Amino acid sequence: MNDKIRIRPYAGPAAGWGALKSVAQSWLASANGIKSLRALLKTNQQNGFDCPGCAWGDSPDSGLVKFCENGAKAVNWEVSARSVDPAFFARHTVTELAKQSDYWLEYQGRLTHPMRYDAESDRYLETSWDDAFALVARHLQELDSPNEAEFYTSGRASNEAAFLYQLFVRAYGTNNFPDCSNMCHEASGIGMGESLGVGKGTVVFDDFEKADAIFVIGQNPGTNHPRMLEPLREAVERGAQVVCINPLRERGLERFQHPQHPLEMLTNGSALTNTAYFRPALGGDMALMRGIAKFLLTWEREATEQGLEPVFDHAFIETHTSGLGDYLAAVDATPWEHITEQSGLALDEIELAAKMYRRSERVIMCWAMGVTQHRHSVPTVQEIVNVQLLRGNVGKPGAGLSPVRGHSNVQGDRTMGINEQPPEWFLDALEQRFRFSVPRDPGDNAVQAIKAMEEGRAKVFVALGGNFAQATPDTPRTHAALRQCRLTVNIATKLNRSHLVTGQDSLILPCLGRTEIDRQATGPQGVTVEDSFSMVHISYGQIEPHSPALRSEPAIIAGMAKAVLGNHPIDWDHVVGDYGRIRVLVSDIVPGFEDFNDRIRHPGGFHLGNAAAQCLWNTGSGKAQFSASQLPVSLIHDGMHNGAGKPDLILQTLRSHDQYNTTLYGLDDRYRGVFGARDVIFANEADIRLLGFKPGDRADLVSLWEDGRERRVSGFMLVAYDLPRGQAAAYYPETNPLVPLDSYGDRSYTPTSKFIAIKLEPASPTGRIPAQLS
Ligand SMILES: Nc1nc2c(c(=O)[nH]1)N[C@H]1C(S)=C(S)[C@@H](COP(=O)(O)OP(=O)(O)OC[C@H]3O[C@@H](n4cnc5c(=O)[nH]c(N)nc54)[C@H](O)[C@@H]3O)O[C@H]1N2
Ligand SMILES: Nc1nc2c(c(=O)[nH]1)N[C@H]1C(S)=C(S)[C@@H](COP(=O)(O)OP(=O)(O)OC[C@H]3O[C@@H](n4cnc5c(=O)[nH]c(N)nc54)[C@H](O)[C@@H]3O)O[C@H]1N2
Ligand SMILES: [Mo]
Repeated sequence: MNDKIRIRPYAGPAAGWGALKSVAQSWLASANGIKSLRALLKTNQQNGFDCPGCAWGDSPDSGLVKFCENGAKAVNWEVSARSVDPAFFARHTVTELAKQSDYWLEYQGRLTHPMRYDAESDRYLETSWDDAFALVARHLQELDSPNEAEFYTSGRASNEAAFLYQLFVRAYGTNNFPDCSNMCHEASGIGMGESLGVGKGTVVFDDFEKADAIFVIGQNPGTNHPRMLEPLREAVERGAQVVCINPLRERGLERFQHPQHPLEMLTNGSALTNTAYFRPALGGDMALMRGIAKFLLTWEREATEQGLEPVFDHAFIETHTSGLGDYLAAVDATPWEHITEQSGLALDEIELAAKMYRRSERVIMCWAMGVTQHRHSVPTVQEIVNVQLLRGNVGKPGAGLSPVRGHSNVQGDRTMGINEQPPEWFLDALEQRFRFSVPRDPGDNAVQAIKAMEEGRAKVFVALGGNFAQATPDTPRTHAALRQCRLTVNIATKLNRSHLVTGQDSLILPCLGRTEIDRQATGPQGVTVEDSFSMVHISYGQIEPHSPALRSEPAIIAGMAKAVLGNHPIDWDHVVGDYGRIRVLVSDIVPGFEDFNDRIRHPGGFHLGNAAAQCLWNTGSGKAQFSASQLPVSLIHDGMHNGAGKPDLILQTLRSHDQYNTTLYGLDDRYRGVFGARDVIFANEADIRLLGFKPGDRADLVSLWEDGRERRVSGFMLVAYDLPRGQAAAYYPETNPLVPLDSYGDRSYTPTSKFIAIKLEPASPTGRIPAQLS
């Protein structure tokens, strides 16, 4: 048992002294504090580098220092003084390394040399870049079909790297591009794409300054997008409403103080950001939005009867939308009982939410993983769109839809063609420009890629960043699938578990991070990224590379491509010599990137444009589309009973304050008051006792799924928490073994990481989860 765990409710506001103290402590403890500080001062500044943390954008005109506590942690993590070099690998077999925790693995420092797995000694041995590329080429050329290879991308890859990668992979012959966005905002892209003709947010930073109301749905910005707290706070100060919809009372949403307001820090005061905080059932957001629509419809009818000002924006609806009649019929057909039962909210709470929405002329709705990681996430996103369309809250200043992205360039990677189902026009453009016959069959997403490897249909797995083995569902099963491969390749900055779950052959290819100077034939290079507001800007590394053997991501991709394809369809070395040449190719293919090289010279970059924000609807009907979906009959479906009766609790998996996805910076979750451990599960105290436990007890968590496989994590400590009855929360990735591979969003294929049916059992004697989980 872990004696070091401490549970202590957090008293201070979010993002103030506590935040800076935490950064200072972690830096003082690290050997590279000063180097990090130098790097940090260049974060998100002109000629500096884009923060490798989240995808929140900044106002291009603001003079503020644009970093936050968690951005600082991300920078410090990359600027490690320690090395995972050939000597390190000589000291440890892969089997030994696999016994270490995820935290330990990344803490060992930066990868320095290309390494190849040697099965005989069970060690990674140093190899040359040329030999590594030749090995990749041999394996890819030996496959019966290019569709037997999977090419994963994590969302930190730059536009330049992503564009080259997709060009290489399509010229090789497949659309198999599983990527982190399959597990992230896929539902936002599909839902908004169908309804509005664009799969991206319709707002820019300035809209937040003009909004009368900002809804924050299923998102924890205090931890995951801390720079978003500033516009939220300003909104409250000028009298706008901030409406939070989240079953957990997240500290950062309740109140906070900003480090750049010294007076407030001295008085320890804090502004109340939330004017209302609704706490729905997990997966209850679609029902809540339907309830809001139903109130609006009731009031609209009353207004018509009484000759009062209408509630709907009829001019907007008539000019710009299609499908209202069917949608209102669906709203009428949805009983109130269904709405209250599924949303987990009382009728008067839903009415209050609807009133707050109605009294605002300009509303922005933001959301993140609380909305997208459910089975019915696509219709939930579309219901948010429906509500916004009713009052014309799309395509006017201060209003719109804002799916707040995760990884700093996940949105840009999609724009560059990292997409297993690319649009026809994109493929046509590639074909015309590069003169090869592009693959037209849809490729595999993350879930499909795991199945293909499991069934032996995919034999080579290449990852441009990320930690596929830990970020994906059904951990032991996914690990087994990866181990079936003939070759696994990881392009990475730090050691993680994916490198230890090897195929028969395995390569670790170490790359430069975003903080580092990237020197190529024509001198230092910048790379570009696109933020959540479709702003594209350039990023220049600032510090010396950690090791002279490191290569940039574009150079590594070019090396693989050349070994596989020769100088086809482009001269790979030539374009890598000057990334401006890659950007010229992007200009040729991707609309919005005309004069790419000139436009990135503008301080703050340029906006890609968003058709929906200009009321241009690239949908089938040429209008913004209301979607008339029905609420799911029940969120718990038959597959979750498993012959074991009803679930004890519904579990959501989320991020602590001390992690970046699978990267753990530490074991604390300051705002939730947990220190020194991550194997905890939060639940309502009444539920804990009803289930025969008491707070502080340890339990095994077993998930329920129809395939009858055992899915278990052991020895989690029960923490009593202010959380609605029937719900639980625990950290990702430790709980990924509980997420069934087949439990994913309809049409989005996103694993349902926010809705897992579980039972609690007394802790099994072994007590702990094995570090390697497989
Ligand atoms: N520091 C830091 N920053 C990050 C990341 C990180 O790990 N660390 N990750 C990055 C990435 S890739 C992403 S995608 C984003 C993730 O950003 P978030 O989406 O904020 O991340 P989660 O921790 O998954 O938090 C989900 C929130 O949704 C709530 N929630 C869960 N289920 C429901 C539901 O059914 N309904 C509602 N209304 N709420 C629900 C949870 O209580 C929690 O507050 O952050 C990005 N930024
Ligand atoms: N249960 C559960 N599962 C989830 C989620 C959840 O909420 N719950 N969230 C999902 C979401 S939203 C996402 S986005 C995915 C994230 O999935 P991934 O993107 O695959 O995972 P990360 O943990 O972000 O990847 C971290 C690794 O990236 C490498 N890395 C860091 N910087 C760089 C770089 O500059 N270049 C390269 N090449 N490598 C680098 C490092 O080696 C590091 O170990 O996880 C998903 N999985
Ligand atoms: Mo994400």
